This record gives sequence, C-alpha cells and structure tokens, in this order.
Amino acid sequence: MDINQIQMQRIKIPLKAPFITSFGAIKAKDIIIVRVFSDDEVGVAESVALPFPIANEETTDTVWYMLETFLIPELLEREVQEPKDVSDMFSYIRRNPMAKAALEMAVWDLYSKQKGQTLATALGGSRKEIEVGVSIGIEDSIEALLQKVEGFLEEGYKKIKVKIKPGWDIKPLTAIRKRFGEQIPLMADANSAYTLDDMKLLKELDMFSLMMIEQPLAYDDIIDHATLQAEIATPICLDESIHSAEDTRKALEINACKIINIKTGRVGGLTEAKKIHDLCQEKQVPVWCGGMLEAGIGRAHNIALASLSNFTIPGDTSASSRYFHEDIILPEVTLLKPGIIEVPTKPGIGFDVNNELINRLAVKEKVFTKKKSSFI
Ligand code: OSB
Ligand code: MG
Repeated sequence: MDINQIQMQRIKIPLKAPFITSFGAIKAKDIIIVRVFSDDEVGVAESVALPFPIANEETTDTVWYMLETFLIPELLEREVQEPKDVSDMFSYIRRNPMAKAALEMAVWDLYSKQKGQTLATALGGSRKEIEVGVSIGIEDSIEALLQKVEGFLEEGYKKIKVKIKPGWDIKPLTAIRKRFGEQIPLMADANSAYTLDDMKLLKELDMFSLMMIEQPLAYDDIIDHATLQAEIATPICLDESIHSAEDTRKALEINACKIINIKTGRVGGLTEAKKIHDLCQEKQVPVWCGGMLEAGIGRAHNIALASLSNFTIPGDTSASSRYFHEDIILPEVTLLKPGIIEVPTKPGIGFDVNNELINRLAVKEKVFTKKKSSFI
C-alpha cells in the first residue's frame, strides 16, 4: 500500500449538551485524527476513546501514547498489503483496541480509496441505506426525557435507547411507554450499573417489552450475564464485555446474550468488527453498530460497517446534528429520510474531511515519516 507518512492531530470538539450515563458525564469529545499517506491518496480515521477511562480503560492520552510509541513506528517499518495485515501485526500487543483501531481504520480508508471502492464495498457491505436509532443520556427530569424522545421520534429514528441506572429505570421507562405506547422500538443501556443482587428489578423490566437491555452487569463479565439471561425474557445485548470474535464465541456459547453491539474502537478495528459480524451471522445472532459519540469521520466508518448484511437492528449512528453544532466532515451526516442514512457512494469513507474546522480545533499534531533505505 506504500504508506510513507502518518499524521496524528488532536482536536477538542464540544458537544451540544453534556451526555450523562451511569458512569458519568461527557461534555466534549477529545479526538485524535489519524491520517495515513501514500503518494497519491490519504486514509483517515478518528480515535473513539473518551477523555476519561469510565466506559473503557483507554483514554485519548493512552491512545496518543500507544500510537506514537508503538503502533505508528512499527507500521512504518513494515509492508502492508491490506488492512488485515495491520490487525495481524498488532495482535501481539495486549489490549489497547481503540489505539489499534484508530490506525487500522485509517488504513481501511486508504485501501478502499486506492482500489477506487467505497469503504462499505471493501468491507463486503451491500446496503445502500442503513436504519438508525438514537441514544439518550440520563436527563434531569422525566419531562426533559420525554421531550427528547418526542423530538427524536419526530425525526423518525428507528430505535430509542435510553440510559438507565439504579433509581433511573422503572420511572423513565414507565413514562415513555405511557406517553408513546407499546409499539415504539425502545431499549435500555445500563453501562454495567447493576449486579445479580438487582435480579428482582431486572426481572421487572420485562414488563416494558424492550427490544433488549444492553450491558446490565459488570463491564468485564459474561458469566453473570448468562445467569441473568436465563432468568429474564428481555434479550441481553453485550457491549463493554465484547472485544473480539473470541469473546463473542464464548458469550454465545454460554448464552450470555442474544444480541451483540459492535463498536469498531472497542474491538480493535474494522477487521475484527467484520469477524464478529460474520460469526454472529453464522449463529443467527443479530448485531447493530454502537457508537462512542463519534464526530463525522468515525460516524462515516460506522455507516460503512453497518452496510454489512447482519446489521439488522438499527444502530446508534445518528445524524451529526444529534451531538455537534458543526462536524468535521463535509457534508455532515444527515437523515436521508426519517430514520435512514444513505451509505455514501464516493471511494473510501465517502465524505470530505473539513480540514478548515479541524485546524481551528487542533491542539496538538505529530507527523511520522518512513525512513528511506540508505541503499536506494
Ligand atoms: O454504552 O453505548 C454506550 C457513548 C459513550 C460511551 C458508551 C456508550 C455511548 C452511547 C452513545 O450510548 C452512542 C452514540 O450515540 O454514539
Ligand atoms: Mg452501551
């Protein structure tokens, strides 16, 4: 692929409103943009880590450190034929999936641009449009939550996901069902806020006919989730516990869940994301594409991934305007029709990068160049 230069650029982009979950509040997105250059093309990706290790163990700083110390220097020393090589190359490095993903996904973009294909096609996706939902944080009041749900339903979002935690579960879900009825596609995400001691309450959630409950128990657990899944009717969807196709295989083997949320960053990139997708397809387990409040570049990668055929449940990839006043891609992500995003048709991620905005938001930058062999 002739990668001869790699650039990291760190930007801070404010969210329209703080996003509150059971693990804390997120007010701005702190992003590392990675660009991989060959002579004629450039591939781009964004790191999805949060500034704090509250959802996952990585942070923007640990991603920067891993990229500059290990991942980028190693990639520049090696020959890469295809993105899978990057995934294989870094398999000896323990964890740090978001750092690996930021680089591997930029290579996927470059690879598809060099082939003149869309990223979706390069991944094997065939959907021209994807159905999307929206994730709603913990709100100050039930009325504020209901207003948000109403607005997103008006925009046609195909799945309403609400964050829950002990003390903010039965009440908001009851209020939503009461106001909007039994038919709206509703799910809850607990971000690991419960334990098996909460069994009585978790069983009560069955009365809301939720599409699923996402990661109710510990962030690193599958055993207790299997115990819980045997006791409740609501399908469990795993998010934080799944880092690989191997994790997925084990979780499915013990019936810890019935649905998987695939996040590119959490699983180390698109190669592993596709592996998880393929395994779930074979086992007839539906998947959907999760999010980490990505800005446009990450959103574009998610759209391409969600074009694969087993993404049968609407994902969290909402329009750019859900979180941002201004996005780092042009055009920004919009809904083509209610609850529908079009998979772009230009090569690679299919969106232009808004360099002007990125340069305005940039706080730090570093460029790495391939060392030329002294024999040439
Ligand atoms: O658990 O899915 C999650 C955001 C940050 C960290 C974890 C999660 C989330 C979301 C938002 O739910 C998904 C999105 O809209 O990008
Ligand atoms: Mg989640």
